[in-house]
Amino acid sequence: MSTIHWSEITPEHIYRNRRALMRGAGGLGALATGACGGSTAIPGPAATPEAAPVRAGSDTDELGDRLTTYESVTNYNNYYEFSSDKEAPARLAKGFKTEPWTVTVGGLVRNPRTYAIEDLVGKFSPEERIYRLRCVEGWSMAIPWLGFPLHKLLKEVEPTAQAKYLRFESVFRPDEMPGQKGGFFNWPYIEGLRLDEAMHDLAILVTGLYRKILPAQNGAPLRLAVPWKYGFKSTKGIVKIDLVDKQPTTFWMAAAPNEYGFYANVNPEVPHPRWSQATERRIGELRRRKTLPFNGYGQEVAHLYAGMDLRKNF
Ligand SMILES: Nc1nc2c(c(=O)[nH]1)N[C@H]1C(S)=C(S)[C@@H](COP(=O)(O)O)O[C@H]1N2
Ligand SMILES: [Mo]
Repeated sequence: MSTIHWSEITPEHIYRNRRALMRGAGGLGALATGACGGSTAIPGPAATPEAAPVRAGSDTDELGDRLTTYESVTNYNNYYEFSSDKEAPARLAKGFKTEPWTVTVGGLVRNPRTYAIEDLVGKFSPEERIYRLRCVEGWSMAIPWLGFPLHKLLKEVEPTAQAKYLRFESVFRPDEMPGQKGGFFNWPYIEGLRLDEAMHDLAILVTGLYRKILPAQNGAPLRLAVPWKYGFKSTKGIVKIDLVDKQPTTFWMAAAPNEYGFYANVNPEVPHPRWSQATERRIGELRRRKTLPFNGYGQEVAHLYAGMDLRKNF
């Protein structure tokens, strides 16, 4: 009877949640005021009716920079499962089936679960978050995502005391993803976060952008956005999340351990072995701009790395 697809009800969710958004739910209000709820060990949405107005619906990020156009966000992509050519995923991902889709959350948790994507979206209503995305290659964007904080999902599955890291696994479908046919890389794409990083309110699971359903080339139906880290940490096409006790070996660490570390925090002072990270090109702009420590989210996240040598833990 009721066959309304979840992607069609998403805009209404947004509409319904707009009042909550405007009151400063989650990280948006925090971002706009620079006082993020994530400065506590177990962050939660610090929503209060008195919170400062937020930038939902704004066409700039909290630093005042224009959003990258929808056109660029959806036509200039890194998605090696399809191709290493950034203009190819938009074309090659056309018709990629993102439903049915399940996400299995397991490992060191009390309540392991497999979610249908529509259940995830129904359960954790999407919020708009405007984040910068800084690729390790030296380009960046400002993107209005729709998603929900990863800590909401973690709260439901209840990591055990042994859980120290998360391991994210992307979809493996070599018949549909031509990049997975080559022998060079170790598929599937794997990424990871430390548990306290994953609990930070800025770390979100993304289901949309520009208030639309997430396009396949951007990682539909579910991808991460971890805005203080290089873009490769933001796993696309997530099918599995495991809580583990050891630091996972990621896709890029396996491919080039001297070039890509586990932490991958945006850091203008630590060059990539083959290029500087001091500046970046914002897509749509001509001049390069300075790269900010932690991609401009240092106030919110620097405490996570207190006492760590960020050159060693690159
Ligand atoms: N599964 C998967 N996730 C991935 C990648 C990839 O190749 N495969 N590329 C990463 C890199 S390097 C970047 S910069 C971002 C790009 O996200 P965007 O295309 O939505 O801007 O996705 C990240 N997530
Ligand atoms: Mo990237």
